[in-house]
Amino acid sequence: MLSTAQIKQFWTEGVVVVNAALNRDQLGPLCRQHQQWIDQSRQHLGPFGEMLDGRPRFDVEPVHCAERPALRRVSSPEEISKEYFDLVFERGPLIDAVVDLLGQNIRFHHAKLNSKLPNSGTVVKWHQDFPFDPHSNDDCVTAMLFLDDIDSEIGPARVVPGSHRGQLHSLWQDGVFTGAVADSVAADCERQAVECLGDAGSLCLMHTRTLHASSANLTDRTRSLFIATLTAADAVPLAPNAVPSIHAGRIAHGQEPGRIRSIELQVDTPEIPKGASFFSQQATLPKGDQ
Ligand SMILES: O=C(O)CCC(=O)C(=O)O
Repeated sequence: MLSTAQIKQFWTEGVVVVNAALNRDQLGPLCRQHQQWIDQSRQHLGPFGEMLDGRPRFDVEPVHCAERPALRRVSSPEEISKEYFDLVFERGPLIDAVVDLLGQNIRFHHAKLNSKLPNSGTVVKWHQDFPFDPHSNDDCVTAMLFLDDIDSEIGPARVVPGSHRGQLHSLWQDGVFTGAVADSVAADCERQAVECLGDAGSLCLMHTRTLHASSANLTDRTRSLFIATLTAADAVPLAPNAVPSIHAGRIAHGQEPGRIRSIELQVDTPEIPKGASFFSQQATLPKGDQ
């Protein structure tokens, strides 16, 4: 699935965007399903539905209303949609790409659909994924499938190339788990940020340690990403899963390795959000700023 150059780019820069990984026919059912969830959200005033641990599956911005829906997250869509299940548990472009990066034995950790609807104001602050989902080793990939055309105006993911080879940053600020790095680190990231752009059907593969963020959608179009976290099967989670799923921990490709591989690392313990998703954590201010 991936060229040698793309694999090299992933390991040197911590990110690679693969154009036209899925064609329009493959994307159609995924987009239609997502639109149904957006339409469904119009009937609710706040987060709704339920995931495995009782928290809401569908998360909305505080400005959400029937006329202007602001659905920002569907957690574990693979539990409630065959189309999304197949993306991560059937051989296809997404799994093939992750196999090219991590080898034959791949384990599913979690998945979600993030969207930025027009006027929703949804932003994602700078963070690395690994401190949310620490594992015994860091052969973990965040695979982001573009359901829409993504340009600079629509709130694309922005990354700091090479940051996966640097330190793990804390997501705790002044004793509060904010799910975001310190302001000084974020300011550095802003200076080095590169946008991940592409047409619908593109696949952005990001290393779990790569610093990333995304700003608000300034257009009247919807920006949606299906995001799956997949790991080498010998990487074992070190913290509870903040996006629980009946499928978490299942082998997505290959076999159970029957071995745990660990690397030396230290990372702060993450916190499970009390709200529907990490957006509520990222909205929390450090104690000093409250
Ligand atoms: O939706 C985005 O732009 C990025 C999402 C992200 O970083 C996350 O959900 O961890």
